[in-house]
Amino acid sequence: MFTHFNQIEKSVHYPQDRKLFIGLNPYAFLIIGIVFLGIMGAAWIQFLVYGLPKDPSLALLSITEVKVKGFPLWLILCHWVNFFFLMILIKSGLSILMDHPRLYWNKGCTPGSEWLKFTPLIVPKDKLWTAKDDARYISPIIGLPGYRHTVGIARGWHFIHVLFFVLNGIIFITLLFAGDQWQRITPSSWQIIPDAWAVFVHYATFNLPIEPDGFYHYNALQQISYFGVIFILGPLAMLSGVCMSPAIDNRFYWLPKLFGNRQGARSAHFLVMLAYVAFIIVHVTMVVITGFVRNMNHITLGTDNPADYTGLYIGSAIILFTIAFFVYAHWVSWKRPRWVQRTDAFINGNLWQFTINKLKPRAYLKKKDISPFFWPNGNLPISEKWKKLAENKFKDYKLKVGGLVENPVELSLDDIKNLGKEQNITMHHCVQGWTGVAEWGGLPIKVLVDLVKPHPSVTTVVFYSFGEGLYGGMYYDTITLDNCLKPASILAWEMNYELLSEVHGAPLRLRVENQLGYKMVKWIERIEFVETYKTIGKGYGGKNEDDEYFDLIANV
Ligand SMILES: Nc1nc2c(c(=O)[nH]1)N[C@H]1C(S)=C(S)[C@@H](COP(=O)(O)O)O[C@H]1N2
Ligand SMILES: [Mo]
Repeated sequence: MFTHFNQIEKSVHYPQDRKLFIGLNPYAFLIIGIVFLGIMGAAWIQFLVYGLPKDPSLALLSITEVKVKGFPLWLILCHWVNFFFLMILIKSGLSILMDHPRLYWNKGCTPGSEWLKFTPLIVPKDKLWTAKDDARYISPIIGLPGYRHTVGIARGWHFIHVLFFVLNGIIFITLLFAGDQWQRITPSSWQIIPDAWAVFVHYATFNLPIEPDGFYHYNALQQISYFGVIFILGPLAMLSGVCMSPAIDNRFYWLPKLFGNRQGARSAHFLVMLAYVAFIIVHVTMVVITGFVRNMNHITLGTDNPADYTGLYIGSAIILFTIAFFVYAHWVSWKRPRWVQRTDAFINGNLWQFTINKLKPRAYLKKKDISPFFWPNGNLPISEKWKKLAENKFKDYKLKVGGLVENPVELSLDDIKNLGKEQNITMHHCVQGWTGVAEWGGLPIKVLVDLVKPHPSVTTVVFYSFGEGLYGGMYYDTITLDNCLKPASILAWEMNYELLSEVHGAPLRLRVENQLGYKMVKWIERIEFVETYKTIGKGYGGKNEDDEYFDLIANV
């Protein structure tokens, strides 16, 4: 549509292999199958042996004095606003998911251990296969922005709108309890459970239960579903969402344990999304088959009229508006990606900078937590200089540290090792969604800062790599001086008690533990202290921020 890729962009975003593949682990398949067949089987056995249970909605019809009826305007608005934002979150979430198309319950993300994957590929053992190679294509009709490896922009859409989604939810729940509307969706006795089951047996055996007319009453299953979506799915979505943040993980390490671990939270976040999608499908189907015209008046006008088509027109207009928004969002994603990146930085960058970033990250992982596998990322340097140094085991390597400093230095690996060493066991969070735990040993950057004495005007430290970015050109990233001084910010030469391997960044790489993986430059060539990142590269703070629209502030 609006996209014109050059050759190299095409190979990244629109690869030849675009097949959709869904691979469910046999155990997961078995568990899901047993649960599904168990529930359906129970409903059918009850139906065949005892006949249809008495429809609990029958009792509702005999109530003549209905206390809470109809839908006020605020409720109608919240409902549609919620629909709009939920669509954005689901679509952008799917794009994020496809950048690392595997879901696990273990925090090391060992290939083969996933319970669900969206790639037919088996990670090759005999050649370098990076997490970026592993990303999959998703149609822009389903994802936002779709295509392959668009995680930067997808995160932008996701994080900008999640705040509005949550805000709308808070307004909705506040107004729900401020008035009497809460009574419609809050079950008042445990009787709701057998009643909801009785309604379910009707549906499961293809018998439509009595329609009590949602304007006045919901049937038991409907009430329990609405209650669950609002009070269980909503909080679960938020909780599993924040548990994926390295900033949260590093400060409130017990939180992701609610889901087992960080990857459990990612899997749970996905399952919550599936539950939302399942709910939407069933909900829309029911709206259509239980009196479409009348129902549409309920949820757009707040009237109970079975013959007036106005509600249907308004509902269709809202849906068309949403579709039009996605066409616009597609245009923005490819023609004005900086808008998304800047808006996200403005909203979330500031939000996190002034809240959670004030707290210190903590190391809490133990030797036994170290992952057996650690996904590699990025292209090995192709520069002759690095290759020569590598041949000689980096004996001739000199790290140049300069810029706005009183005392610029050139240090060999031995010089650096003599300056000091700190070891940390930490979890690495790649922006793509995978994680891995490793031990890192190296020089605290603070020692280096004290040695070179930056000018008071310095705010930012630039780390230049021997390697190149995805689209070519030198890889670099910037870290705020403030983050460089945090504990566990080190220049590492050691990984898991061994000298850093070439793949993982020899001779030196960065570890800054409250940041996402792409900030941790590998194969460091030199370091520069500057006043602002705006004058470096394209001015967005790093190679990935310049070329792939990754978050300007990666404290999330
Ligand atoms: N020079 C350079 N450093 C880099 C990258 C890169 O492409 N080039 N990729 C980054 C990303 S996206 C991640 S997740 C980590 C991966 O580190 P690992 O290969 O040790 O897992 O390195 C980061 N450092
Ligand atoms: Mo990454």
